[in-house]
Amino acid sequence: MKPLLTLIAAAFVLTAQASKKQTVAHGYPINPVPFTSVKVTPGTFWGQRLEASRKTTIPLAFSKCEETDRYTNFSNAAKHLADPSKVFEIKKGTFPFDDTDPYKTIEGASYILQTYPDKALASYIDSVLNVIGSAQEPDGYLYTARTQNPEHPHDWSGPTRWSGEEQGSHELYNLGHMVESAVAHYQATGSRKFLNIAIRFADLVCKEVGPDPGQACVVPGHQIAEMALARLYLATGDKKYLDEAKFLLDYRGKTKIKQEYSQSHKPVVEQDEAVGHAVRAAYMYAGMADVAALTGDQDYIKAIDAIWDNIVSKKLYITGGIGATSNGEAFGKNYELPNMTAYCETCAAIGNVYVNHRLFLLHGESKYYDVLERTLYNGLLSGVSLEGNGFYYPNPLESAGQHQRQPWFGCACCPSNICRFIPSLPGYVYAVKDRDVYVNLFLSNKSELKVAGKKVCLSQETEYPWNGDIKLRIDENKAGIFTLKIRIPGWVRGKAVPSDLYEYADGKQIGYLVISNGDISPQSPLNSQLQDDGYITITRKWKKGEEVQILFDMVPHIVRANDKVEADRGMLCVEQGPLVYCAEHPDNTKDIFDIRIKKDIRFRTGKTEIAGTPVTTLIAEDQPLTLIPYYAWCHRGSGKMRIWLPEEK
Ligand code: FUB
Ligand code: ZN
Repeated sequence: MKPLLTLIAAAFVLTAQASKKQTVAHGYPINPVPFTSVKVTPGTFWGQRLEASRKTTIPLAFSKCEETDRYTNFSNAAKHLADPSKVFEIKKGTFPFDDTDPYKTIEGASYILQTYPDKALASYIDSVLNVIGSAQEPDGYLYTARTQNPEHPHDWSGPTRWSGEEQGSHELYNLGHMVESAVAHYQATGSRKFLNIAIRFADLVCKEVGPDPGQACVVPGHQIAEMALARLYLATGDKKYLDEAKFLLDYRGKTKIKQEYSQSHKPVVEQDEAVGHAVRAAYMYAGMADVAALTGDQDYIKAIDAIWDNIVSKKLYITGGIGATSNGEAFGKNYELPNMTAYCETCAAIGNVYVNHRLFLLHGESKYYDVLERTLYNGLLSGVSLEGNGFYYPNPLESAGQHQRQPWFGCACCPSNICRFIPSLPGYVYAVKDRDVYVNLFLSNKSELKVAGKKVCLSQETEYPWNGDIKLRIDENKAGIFTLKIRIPGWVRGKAVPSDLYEYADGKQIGYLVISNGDISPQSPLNSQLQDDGYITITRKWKKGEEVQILFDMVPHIVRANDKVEADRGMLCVEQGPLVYCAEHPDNTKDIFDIRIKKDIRFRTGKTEIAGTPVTTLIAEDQPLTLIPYYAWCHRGSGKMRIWLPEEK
């Protein structure tokens, strides 16, 4: 679309299927519309990513689980259980959380099954579940790093159950991923096969891990069990899982190991700064939000609100990545955001999406989606290649050519997390509260929502993020009067992030226009109705066929970091819409590290294909410089890449 300043006028409700079986409400004041109710249009930006996930990423991950003995660990454990004289050496270079790769891949595949029923896939998963189930000890314990060889378990496992948990055994991490996956599998297939395995392990944990005499009073060395147990409570209605999740949070900082690395340096409600391992931290904040939503615990909310402020004001990369340093895969100090050595683990970006989504569901403000969208289109998407078969673990903002995507890793947390995240993406588009329908992400889809218990069908047509024109249509409305709340992104409102960490340096105002039913009269009140929460609201008795057009100018925007960020001092970066751009070697004859730009640099857009996928490039008008979207970097061989470019005054 042309610049718009010229044109001024106008659950985690689990899933539709699962919600019938769900016995408990999630407690958030806002209900996300489940991904099963949002059908993304094939061939579009996200349609391609979903297809790559289904056709390439998930089959690849399953094949890597076979190739790298992930399943053998389960069958070895089963052999030991059948004949205790048989023990199996734990191989060097393996991890005690290798069991989670099959779990996470099954979780992603289960989401896929809900949208694309596939008998062969369902039966493959079933066969994997036979192997997984065979490794479960009679009392429910399932942790192959010990069961294969109880006398000589993995070095990190500790000599007895739970004794190594706070250092690195990952027993509770394995439980968490198992539960997340088992609930997804149950919702997708209706089969309790995996759920029953997970329930038996969870029941054992509730019995053996806790504050009472005879229990192991430990908290997870790596969080995720907190949100998983909250999810198991939702799926089963059994409150002991919620109580266990709350114990795991409330005892953090009160057990033997106290360290920032695993956020156990102090009780969670006293924490106000994001520290330590970034994935552990983000999962913990997400778990706190889930438990707070279910219990009403205001102290948790106060703590995560403060931590979120700290992240967005001092510890967030322009890509939405978090975790600045490879040392401990951790958050750095305030404003410590190096570019070439940026860690920005893909899993941490996924965790950042989880946290911001949950804070939106608690508070209903679009600023959380501004961070979520920035993370999604940049720091998260860069973690998987466009073909779906190459992954980044760290996602640096600058490269001298030393980086290359890999088809898998010894520590495969990131690829398997991509397996489960991408298929769940449609669940982040809409949300509903009473008669308010939040339109949070812009992508072509057809959706079915429940508004005040009644059916409402919506569709979106758009080429976003390449183009800012979005057509939102009411395809059916049995709910009568309701309010559409349309998110006006921070990048449109001149607020790069909800803090002073980054600002737009070019003084440009991005035009936008919301037109309801073709009313483009200058008196149209819609644009003046931008609320403090970041939404434009339109309330009416919507009729079938009525349309809202949302038009955002898609023009390059120049960003400057807060001067306190030493790594970005004197540098500028270029964005367009939700996308952060970078200079990469194949498009530029000049050495990337010699390029300088002015804050009033002018670009025209170009089109190219990277890995067979169309992308919009930015071509400088007055100097030889072409930029591509950051997420698409390193598809054409390793070489130099840079997001932040020195400013020429
Ligand atoms: O410890 C399990 C996973 O492995 C973490 O989330 C990643 O950071 C990697 O260390
Ligand atoms: Zn990871």
